[in-house]
Amino acid sequence: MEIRKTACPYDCPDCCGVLVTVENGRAVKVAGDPEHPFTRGTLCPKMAHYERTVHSSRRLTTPLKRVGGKGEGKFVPVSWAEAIAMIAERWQEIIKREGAEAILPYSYAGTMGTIQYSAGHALFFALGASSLDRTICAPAKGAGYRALMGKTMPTAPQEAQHSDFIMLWSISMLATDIHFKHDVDIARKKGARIICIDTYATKTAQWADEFICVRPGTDGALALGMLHIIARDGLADEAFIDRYVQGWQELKQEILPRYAPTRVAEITGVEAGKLEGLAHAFANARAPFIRLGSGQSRYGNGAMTSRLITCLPAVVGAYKKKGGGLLTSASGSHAFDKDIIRRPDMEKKGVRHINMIKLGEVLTDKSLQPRVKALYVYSSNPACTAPDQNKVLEGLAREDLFTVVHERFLTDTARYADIVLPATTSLEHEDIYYSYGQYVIQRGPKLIPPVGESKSNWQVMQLLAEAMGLKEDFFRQSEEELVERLIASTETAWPLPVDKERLATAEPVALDLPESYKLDFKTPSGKIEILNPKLSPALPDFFPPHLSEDEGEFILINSPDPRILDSSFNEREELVRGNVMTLLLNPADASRHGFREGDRVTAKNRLGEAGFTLKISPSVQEGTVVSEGVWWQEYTQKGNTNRLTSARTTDVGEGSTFYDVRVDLISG
Ligand SMILES: Nc1nc2c(c(=O)[nH]1)N[C@H]1C(S)=C(S)[C@@H](COP(=O)(O)OP(=O)(O)OC[C@H]3O[C@@H](n4cnc5c(=O)[nH]c(N)nc54)[C@H](O)[C@@H]3O)O[C@H]1N2
Ligand SMILES: Nc1nc2c(c(=O)[nH]1)N[C@H]1C(S)=C(S)[C@@H](COP(=O)(O)OP(=O)(O)OC[C@H]3O[C@@H](n4cnc5c(=O)[nH]c(N)nc54)[C@H](O)[C@@H]3O)O[C@H]1N2
Ligand code: SF4
Ligand SMILES: [Mo]
Repeated sequence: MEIRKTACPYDCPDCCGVLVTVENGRAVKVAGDPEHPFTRGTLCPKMAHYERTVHSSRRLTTPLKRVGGKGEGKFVPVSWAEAIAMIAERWQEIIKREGAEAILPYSYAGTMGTIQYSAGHALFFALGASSLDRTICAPAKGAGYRALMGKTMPTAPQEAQHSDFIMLWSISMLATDIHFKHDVDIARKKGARIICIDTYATKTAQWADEFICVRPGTDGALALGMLHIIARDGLADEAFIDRYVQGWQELKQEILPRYAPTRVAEITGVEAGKLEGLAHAFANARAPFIRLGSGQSRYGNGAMTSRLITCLPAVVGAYKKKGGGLLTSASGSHAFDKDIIRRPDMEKKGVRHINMIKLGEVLTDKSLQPRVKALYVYSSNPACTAPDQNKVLEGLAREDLFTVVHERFLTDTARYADIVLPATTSLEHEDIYYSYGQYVIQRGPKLIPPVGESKSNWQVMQLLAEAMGLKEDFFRQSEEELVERLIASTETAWPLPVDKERLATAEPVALDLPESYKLDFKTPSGKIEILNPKLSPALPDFFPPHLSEDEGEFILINSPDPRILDSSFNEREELVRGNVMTLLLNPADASRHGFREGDRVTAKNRLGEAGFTLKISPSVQEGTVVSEGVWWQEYTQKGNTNRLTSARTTDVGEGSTFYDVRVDLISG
């Protein structure tokens, strides 16, 4: 028996340090690593029994070939050699007849590991396949931040320990970023006030000192209202602005006059008095800290909303104060030269790009030239997690589409595959991890042999490269060699020395941050650019989300469930037991419709319908309904919330707009 270290591989900002007890080639127990500087010895309930995922009886253990109809889930085992030969043969045929762009890879962050996440990029670039734009998460939030801050490093989470006023803005912290609570708790013990801004009273909102309930998609107006009050009452830090900020005068003159508290109250639903209090408390705080989540960015105006919120710390000089700042997504990924594995130089010039959010449309559009004839899915479950699910399923059901799915489980997507390939879990392959919520990096070595015949993403790409006749030496590197190269790359990729020896041992390594990183504004002007002359509009302003133009009585928020992570962990029956498709509805809306607790309802809109069990709760505002979690088909009555979500994209960044959706409710 031995205890080994690794990092949690999932798409979660925490990237926890994990201790794995290995006995006879099996993981028998996992625990949090007390020496991890950010996650400090705890895991979430999902990962507390990761060994149950790793050794689940539902794991895929051999390659499979489809024998039933698409979606039916009937397969027979085949050998790896047969599976790879069948794939290569079909791909060659398609390339000859339709051209390589008829092949589309589709992947996301089933694992966040630097190697396995990007393992397929080079292969598909070399083939000349269509390139996938991986925009399903929150590129709009990044675009909004960059509009003002360029490449400036977002504030480290531990900084919040020294804040006296922490805003948890559209982040479901107790579900999606639980280890940040540790830092918030430290500040709270010293007297800090914790504000949560959300569209319903999440557990995080109930835990905070104050909850500001905002109408979905209107946070940009809320930020403008706060800025209006700060300007009106002379609360801005003019000395800081003179030195570090560009465009405050223009914003004050041209935009802010239109955002008086009464108008903002009409747009956002936040009473004028409450808004005044919030703006004053923020501006008068010694060191305000904003942790900005992604919920507010999943609307048609998402990039602009993030841009407006990013103005707030700038005008009160939060960055010059110990404990002040803004954390959107941490820059930990810059610790490595990711191009070692991503190889953007191998992408063929002018090759077609396809936005992953549009998968349904792309697979069903008969006029697309060339049509997608082969789909290769890994580290993602689009039949469950992509928007406009009815279209996605219609596309996946096409008899003339050759689909390969590399997976750990027989997911909703794998059920539609022609060939299924079994994938390793993070304990069965090599990788190295960074986090988008904090600044610790960690190696994740292979700790146990592969379960069944499963192979890692990188190993499968090597086999496919070989079968497709790709001769580049690049594909011959082992995972260990890639890890070594990535460790060596910290030398030039990160601005300060990184302890490479410690990193090689799989101990968590905290990245040092440059002393004055909070005031080192990496923008063309060297200042925070409230006015950004390169953008149109050059000054930020509020505009409404898509849903303002849609029909439907209720706005549907479909946010994370603490029991699962996107559709990962659905395999764990002990976690998902019980009613999963629950819909929260305000009591006033319920009584107007005559709905009762426990009623079965169908939510409908132009894209589809989904069935829910009602939970009547004052935690949601009138005119909105809330359903948490992205559930596998087998746990739902008529499919999950993505039967209702739209593939429209955000204003900037081509991002997803999952919460920008209206529905009507009918009984039954
Ligand atoms: N347990 C668990 N953890 C997860 C995930 C999961 O599914 N389950 N998913 C992972 C992934 S991929 C990601 S990207 C992160 C996302 O984690 P977060 O950054 O927390 O973002 P969201 O989950 O989109 O939404 C956060 C909150 O925004 C609220 N919200 C929605 N619309 C608005 C709005 O207009 N204004 C405001 N102020 N709030 C709004 C939602 O109600 C929700 O409570 O979490 C990761 N961690
Ligand atoms: N309705 C609604 N839909 C949403 C969201 C929402 O809030 N509401 N959130 C969206 C967001 S933010 C995101 S990021 C997306 C994420 O959506 P997806 O990218 O589909 O993520 P998961 O559902 O976690 O699926 C990841 C799959 O990868 C597999 N996997 C894990 N490790 C490996 C590996 O090493 N190799 C291979 N080949 N497979 C592996 C897992 O078994 C799992 O089935 O979902 C989006 N969908
Ligand atoms: S899913 Fe997130 S909170 Fe849970 S162990 Fe992994 S990194 Fe930590
Ligand atoms: Mo995400």
